[in-house]
Amino acid sequence: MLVHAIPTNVTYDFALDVRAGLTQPDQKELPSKYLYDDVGSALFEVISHLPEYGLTRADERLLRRHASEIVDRVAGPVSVAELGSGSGRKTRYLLEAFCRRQRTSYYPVEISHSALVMCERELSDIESISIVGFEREYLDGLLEVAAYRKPGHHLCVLFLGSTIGNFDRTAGIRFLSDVRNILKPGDSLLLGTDLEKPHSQLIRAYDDELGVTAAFNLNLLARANRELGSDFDLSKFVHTAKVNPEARSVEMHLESTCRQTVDIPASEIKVEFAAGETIWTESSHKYSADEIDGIARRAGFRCEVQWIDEQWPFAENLLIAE
Ligand code: AVI
Repeated sequence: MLVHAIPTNVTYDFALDVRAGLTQPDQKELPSKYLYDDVGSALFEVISHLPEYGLTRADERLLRRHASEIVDRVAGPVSVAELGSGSGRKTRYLLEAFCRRQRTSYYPVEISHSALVMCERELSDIESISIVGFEREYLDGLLEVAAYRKPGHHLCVLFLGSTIGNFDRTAGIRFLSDVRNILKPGDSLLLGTDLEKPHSQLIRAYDDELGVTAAFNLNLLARANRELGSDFDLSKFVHTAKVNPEARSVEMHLESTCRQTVDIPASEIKVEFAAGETIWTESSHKYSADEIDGIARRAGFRCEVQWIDEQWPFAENLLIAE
């Protein structure tokens, strides 16, 4: 696989974002994208196997079951770009179906180099595939993929796993509009969205019994200690998950169990925490199946078809650029 990488100063950005997020006057927060260093990505992979967290398995089931039908609905010839490919495991079913139809170029876009390497290891045995990875933020990578577009080819963008849910609703629509602006009419976007479910089920999914999600969340502080030289004492923070009914989301927080001060040298700050004060680290928005077409239309797409899992409410939505 060819990988296009640009040197990014991730540690510098992390230090700035930590400074901005932990000096907010009200709710302290940290961007969820920093959950995914190598340790965090490995922990997320474990989360996807937990009995309480059915999201990834639902996504994979739908792709396995409906791969041929999805591919039949996408105008060809086509090149496939995936935003946040991860290991690429669940994309295999779709790519095999695309490659049965025609030779297919697959462009995974990922900020994690190790994920891109895993992805190529997972998928390079598919017959008639060529893989070119982009180690980039989503929109930067997609812009480059679009520049590679062969004459007469459509682009099919995959944004799976309900990653859209980690944006707030307004930012999610803005992101889809940005994707749409890079595409041409008739191009497609396969969007995975986790659907609303009972609050008790959501809390179990984001605060599992084994404590893997807790470790995934706490790793953010461990990462700050490793990369920014901070002195977070992990035994003085606990993971919490709570449902936000207005936002229709589940939030993950890290709660300080006592009054304490944390020194973060690379961000040039010392941060005071009151007992019970939290750092908001992630929101996972949930959708109703009926609202997806409205969201799609506001972003310049229409929702052509929707496939819904029977075991875990989750929808795969095929959006077509208008
Ligand atoms: C990647 N993303 C869609 C996951 C989610 O469900 O929001 C991340 C996650 N956070 C806790 N568990 C899983």
